Amino acid sequence: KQTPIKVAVTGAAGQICYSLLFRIASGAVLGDAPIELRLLEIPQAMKALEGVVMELDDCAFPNLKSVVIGDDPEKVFEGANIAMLVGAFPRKAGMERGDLLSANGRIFTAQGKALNNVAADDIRVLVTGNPANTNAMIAMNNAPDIPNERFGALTRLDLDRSKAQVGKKLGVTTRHIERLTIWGNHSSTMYPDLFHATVDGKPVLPEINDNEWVEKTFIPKVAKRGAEIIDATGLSSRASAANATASCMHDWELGTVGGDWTSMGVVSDGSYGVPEGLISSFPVRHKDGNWEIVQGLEINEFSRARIDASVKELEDERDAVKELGLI
Ligand code: NAX
Repeated sequence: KQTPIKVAVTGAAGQICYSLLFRIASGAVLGDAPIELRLLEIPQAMKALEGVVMELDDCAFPNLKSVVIGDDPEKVFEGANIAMLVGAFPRKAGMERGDLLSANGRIFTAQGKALNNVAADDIRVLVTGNPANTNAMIAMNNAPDIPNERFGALTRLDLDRSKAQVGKKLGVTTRHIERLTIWGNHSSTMYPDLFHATVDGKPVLPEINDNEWVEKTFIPKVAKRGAEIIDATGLSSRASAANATASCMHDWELGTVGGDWTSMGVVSDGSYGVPEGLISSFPVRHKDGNWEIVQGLEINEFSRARIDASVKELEDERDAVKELGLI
């Protein structure tokens, strides 16, 4: 009998998790392996979470061994092999950026400490809750015994949005498109880089052959996609954010395929001029549960300016949370 993989998820009664938990339980993240879900919420959401657990039960997922719920991270994270930190404090009307950073700072310092104390030795932590990069940096800095490389921030949704737009433009499914990169912060400053991307192995830009579309339509469309969805539905991205979280964790655990790469916010080692210690999105390849930044890509002036602007925003966020004493 295999021991189940313990997957901790926060914000479990929220909108993203209403898709994500069912994807995890059905095998989209870890394939054919027994799973124990360990779900964290705040006390006010516990009843709603019980309802979600009933529905998980009613799916009779063959690999779902058990579900544990609670509002204490020190208990819920016990023995976790994987943690997906989705729950965060939402920005409310009239809130300043500092208020948002400090509200989330409290959550991610506590969760970082709890992971440090009780998670399994092989823990991997993926942060979806916004501001994802800086929340991941806060958790990482509050978990001194967990290697920094075990923390990631979700930029896969930006990557998938980019792939979808390029696919539509070329009239191909996304299966044909590889080596797209998201750089920087998961915010409207993230930079979707097509210079190294390929379609059926050929450089994608000559195939698109429309620089104006890339600069004036593609980049702003991806940057504002979250807002476009809020406009249409009244809610921020749910199923697509869940899909991106599941796909990102899947690739981290099971590896990227062939010559392709993906993107994730990871701790910088100074690669591509990104200051060390920031959690910034890079092109990464995964193997054996680890990641490696793809090296040696040529960065032209167009890309440089955009990467620098997004990284500057990450530095400002880092300085703000430092001032608040969160790292
Ligand atoms: P919801 O507000 O529907 O759900 C969040 C849940 O988190 C709530 O049920 C809340 O009770 C819970 N929560 C709050 N504090 C908690 C704590 N300390 N411990 C455990 N649970 C806690 O938001 P949802 O639409 O699910 O979005 C979740 C987060 O994802 C938000 O921060 C959102 O901004 C972020 N997103 C990130 C994306 C990305 O690509 N990185 C894209 C989608 C999304 O905007």
